[in-house]
This record gives sequence, structure tokens and C-alpha cells, in this order.
Amino acid sequence: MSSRRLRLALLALCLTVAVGVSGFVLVGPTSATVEKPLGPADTTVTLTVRHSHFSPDHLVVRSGTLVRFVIRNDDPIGHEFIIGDDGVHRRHEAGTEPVHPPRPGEVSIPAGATVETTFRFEGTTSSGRVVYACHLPGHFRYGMSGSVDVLPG
Ligand SMILES: [Cu+2]
Repeated sequence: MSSRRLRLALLALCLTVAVGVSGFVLVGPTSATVEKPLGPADTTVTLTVRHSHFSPDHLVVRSGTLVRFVIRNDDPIGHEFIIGDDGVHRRHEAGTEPVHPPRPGEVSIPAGATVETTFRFEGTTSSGRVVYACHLPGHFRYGMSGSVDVLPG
């Protein structure tokens, strides 16, 4: 094999390895991301829970948008979906409610179940970040959370 052919063969091998590695990263459990801004029209987002992680774990939403979250729990254990500001998350992380009545932005998700809740990303000009999380003991620390970047509407 000429050295030129050898170099081409090595380049092809490197590209194959690179594609293989990035392909693996793309199917990782926490890498799913939806970057296209949602809204301002009402919209539905489907989230999947698997191995105590939300997928996707990041969204971008225009301020003022009403989002209907449909959350499917593929795990054999229960979880919850809580979305809101820091105060909401502090209350639930320290809280004692084992099960949540369906309130906008707060819902329990039994094992294998699919549940729904709605949340309006308020404010017409403000931007910021809103977090969604599961606050069952240890789950948030384990990484069961996601974030929403809120763009000015
Ligand atoms: Cu959980």
C-alpha cells in the first residue's frame, strides 16, 4: 500500500471512530435536547422518564407560552414532575408531600404511567431559566432535573 493510500485509510478509520463516538454520545440518557424555541402559541411537550432522568432535559420556550407537558414514566418506580421558580423547588425538596394532587406544574407519576400537567411561562418581556425536577428523596441530587430557557415573548 502506498503511503498516500495508507494515510487515506487512516483518515477513514479516524472518521469512523469519531462518528461512532459522537453517535454514542447522542443516544446517552441525559443528552436529549430540544433547542428550537417553543411558542408563543400553546404547545405540547412530551417528556420521557427513564433511569431517573428526564428526556429531553432542556427546552427553550418563549415567554407567555402555555405548555402542556405529557410525561411518560418508563421506570418501575414512581417519580414526580415539579416545575416552577426557586421557591417552588425549595419547598418540594424540603417537603413532606409523598403524592401531589394534580396542580398546574406539579404532578406525581406512578411507575409506568403517563400523566399531564400545564404550565404557563409567565412574563412578556422577562427572560430567565425555569427548572423542572423530581424531588422524591435523592432524585434531584441524582440528576433528575431539566431546565427551560425562557426567551422574551
Ligand atoms: Cu424521581
